[in-house]
Parts: sequence; C-alpha cells; structure tokens
Amino acid sequence: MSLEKFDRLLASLTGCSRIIVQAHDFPDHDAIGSAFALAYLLKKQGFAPFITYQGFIDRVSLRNLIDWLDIPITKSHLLGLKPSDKIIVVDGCIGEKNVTDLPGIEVGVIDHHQVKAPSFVAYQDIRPHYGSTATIMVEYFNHFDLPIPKRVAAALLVGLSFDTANFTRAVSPADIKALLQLQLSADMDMVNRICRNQIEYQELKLFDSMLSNMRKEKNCAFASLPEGCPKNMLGVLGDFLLSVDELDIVILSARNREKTFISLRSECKQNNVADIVRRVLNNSGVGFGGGHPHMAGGVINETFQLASESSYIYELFRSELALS
Ligand SMILES: [Mn+2]
Repeated sequence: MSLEKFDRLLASLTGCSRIIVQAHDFPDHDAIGSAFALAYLLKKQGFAPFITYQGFIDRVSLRNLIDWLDIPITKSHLLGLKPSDKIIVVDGCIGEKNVTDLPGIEVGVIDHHQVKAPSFVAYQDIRPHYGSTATIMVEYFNHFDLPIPKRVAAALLVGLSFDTANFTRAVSPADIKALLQLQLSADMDMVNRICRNQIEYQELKLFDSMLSNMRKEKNCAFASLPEGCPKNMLGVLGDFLLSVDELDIVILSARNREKTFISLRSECKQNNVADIVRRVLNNSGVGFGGGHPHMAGGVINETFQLASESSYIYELFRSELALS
C-alpha cells in the first residue's frame, strides 16, 4: 500500500497548530497503542498532536499500558476543541456509533474494522484484513524510515497481541511482519507483563456469576453478567468460554451505567458475529453494534427488567445463529 496519500494529508495540515488523534470510545489496547504511535510520528513531522478518547478505561491491562509506558492522553473536555481543529480517528471510524463526533473536522481515518468513512474525510486508510491498527502504524513508521522507539513498539505489540488474541485470529501476513519488527524494538518483559495481567482479584467472582446463569445451546453459550461488570471484562470472559472445546459461539451481556452491553465471540465461519449483531440490533432499532466476523459488540437501548435480561438476549439472537 502506497502512503503517498498520507504524505499529501500531512502537507495539507502544514500550519495547523495542533492535531487531535482520537481513539474510538471506550478504547482498547490497539486504539491507544496506535494513537500513541501516530502521535509520536506526527510530532516527528513537526506537528503538535494530542491523544484523546471518550468513555472510560475500565480494564486493568489498559490502565497498566498507559501508566507503565507513560502514554500522554488528554480527555477531550480538557482540550477546548474548536470546529477548526483537525482530527484523525484511529482504530475506529467517524460515523460509527463507537466514535463520538467531537468538535473539529475529521481529516483522517486509520482503521482495520469493516467500516466505510464518510466522503468528507480527506484521508482514509481502512484495511479490514489486518489484525490490528497497530500493524498499519508499523508500516507508517517504515514509510518514514523512522525507527520505532521502545515504548511505542511495546504499545503497538500489546495492541497487536490483544486484537489477534495472541495470533489466534484475524492474522494477516502483514501482522506477522509487524510482530517480527516490533519484537526487535520492544521491551518484551514489559509487553508480556502487560499482556499477562488482565484480571483484578476482585473480578474473579464474575466468572462465578457468569457460570451460574450460563445457558448452553448446541455450540453456543449465553450468559448475563451482574450490573456494573466492566464492558471490557466481557471480552475476557467471552474468550474464556470460547476456550471451551464444545463452545464455538459466545454471547454475553452486562448492564453498565444504564446501558446493556453485548459482547459476541465466534470461532466458526457459519456465524459472522459482526453481521449477526448488526442484523439483530441496528436493523431492528433495538440498539447498535459492529466489529469483526469473529469478535463483535453492541449496546441495547431498550430498558427491561434485569431478571428477564438473559431470556431477552436469548430470544433476540437465537434465531439469527447457525448452531450445530
Ligand atoms: Mn483494533
């Protein structure tokens, strides 16, 4: 992929006092790591970048990533954003429900999800076949012949590892090339320490609650988590269930801050969970969702009795699944 268009974007931004690098809302490791890398690269090109996001950081491994690698992040309300600000969205796309439309004009989208950027976005680099946005960022550094600093390499490698579930899903040859390159530059003790510590002691009881109301139908498991379960923890729990031999699809839900979050995992081709969640939520107006064929998420607008949450989710999704 030629990056001449990116050169043209930077040329068009000459004279901008600052550039906002926006990670998707409720960011994950890939979003923050990629934003960190892009901000470093922009700084090297003479710009004044600020990394920002909306939502919360509610997962210990992401907090560790930010703290231990000293990643500078500014909450958007502290930036005093103006309509003239230039925004580059990473690991997400403006127009998607998980990217808040901040004051400012979106001039770029760099993402690896199945998305379509609005036509007003001058620069679009969308590669759904890549395992992570971090992989795209490695290619940007190479384009500029820029060595990847130790901290940036560590952040990118954590993002790549998380998004590919340690190279077990959605891995492209570009991801493996990036892995090789990042391993040479990153502090691997640091990378491994961040990747290994994914759960807090007090979260162990969530496994208990999940198993206590889990419903298994053929190769699919449904479960609802108690109110307040961190959204990102759903992914950890979903991956845990997916590691069960008999289970190929996992659908989890949890109420958090007055919303119900859905997390879907699939390891069978017959069930593209990004399509399923869009069909079930977006098309019906019940909520919204999206993601990858193997890993997707969504939010339900509707309010319902907590007692009936698990059966509601079950009824909603059951008919859209191809179970065996
Ligand atoms: Mn990603």
